[in-house]
Amino acid sequence: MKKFLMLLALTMVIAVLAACGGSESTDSTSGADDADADSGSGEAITIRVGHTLADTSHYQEGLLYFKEILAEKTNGEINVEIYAAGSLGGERDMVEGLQIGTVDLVLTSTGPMSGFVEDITVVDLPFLFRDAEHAHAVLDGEIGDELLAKLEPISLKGLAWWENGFRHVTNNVRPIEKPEDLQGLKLRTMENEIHMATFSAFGASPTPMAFTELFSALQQGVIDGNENPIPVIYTSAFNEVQDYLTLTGHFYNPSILLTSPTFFDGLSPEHQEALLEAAKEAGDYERQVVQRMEQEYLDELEAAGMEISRDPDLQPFIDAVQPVYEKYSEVFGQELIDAIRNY
Ligand code: EAX
Repeated sequence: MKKFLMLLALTMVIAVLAACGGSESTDSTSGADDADADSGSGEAITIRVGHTLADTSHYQEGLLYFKEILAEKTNGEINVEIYAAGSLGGERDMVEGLQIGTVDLVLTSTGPMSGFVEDITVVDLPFLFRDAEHAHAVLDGEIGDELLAKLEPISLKGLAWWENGFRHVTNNVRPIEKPEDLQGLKLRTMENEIHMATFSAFGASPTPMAFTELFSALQQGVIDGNENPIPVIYTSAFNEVQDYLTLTGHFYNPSILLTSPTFFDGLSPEHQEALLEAAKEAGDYERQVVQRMEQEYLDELEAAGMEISRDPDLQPFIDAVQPVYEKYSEVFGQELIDAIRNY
């Protein structure tokens, strides 16, 4: 009953925001007719996509490219409005919005997906992927397709794998060189069981929190630290509220451009094909943006005053998370974990 009331309240908030323009789109909307998205008859339609990151982030750059190529592929019939910085809510809120039809598309990391379908969060295991190329090969292959297919029974449809990037630890207490340095730190994680178990294994005190609450929690000292990819740390200005950064790369964090089967099925076959093509092409582009930002922003963060441990010995961190693998091999199966690791 409580969940229903929460969903009802969420529906009303998002509907009011979207209807009265309470949340501004963060792109130069081409002004296409705001017809109903299920027209399917070649009329101009507007698709609203939400994300939680800054309008200078890799998510925003990827979505601007998505907007551009989708308009090209549909001769201007589909216009995309981008709602950045959590203006449509946190990632979990927006995914719930997809399920009840108040949001059209969401670009979210897999972090909050553990609350919707646990199976897809195998990708969130610590130190699972060797590097981005390994992750892309797995996600763009049959394993990635099988993981996305697990979304359909819960009224979600993954259009393509995008990327948030490898996640690193920041904090305000001390430089982190070994797991023991995390002992007792109140560290924000996404609302993800595996992420929380990992930081408990490191000896930290994991605090799950929506991204939309994170900057103020760091600023007020409610939590000591956070873990996020370099493009997020930079474009969300976490260097203003965090002194230390250690390049642990403890999680590879994929993102998914999500919609709902109801929304997708309401489109014409031509628009469905264009949407899937644009999602894949823009996802590949967005991965390149992440790579560029990772290279460009690390020195900027150091110049902005962050003390960066660039090359920590990762073996103690990898050893510390073995209990996480013992637990989750029971959940996902050792066969799938080995298939990903050996891909
Ligand atoms: O998906 O919550 C997080 O830390 C994520 O990096 C962010 O929402 C982008």
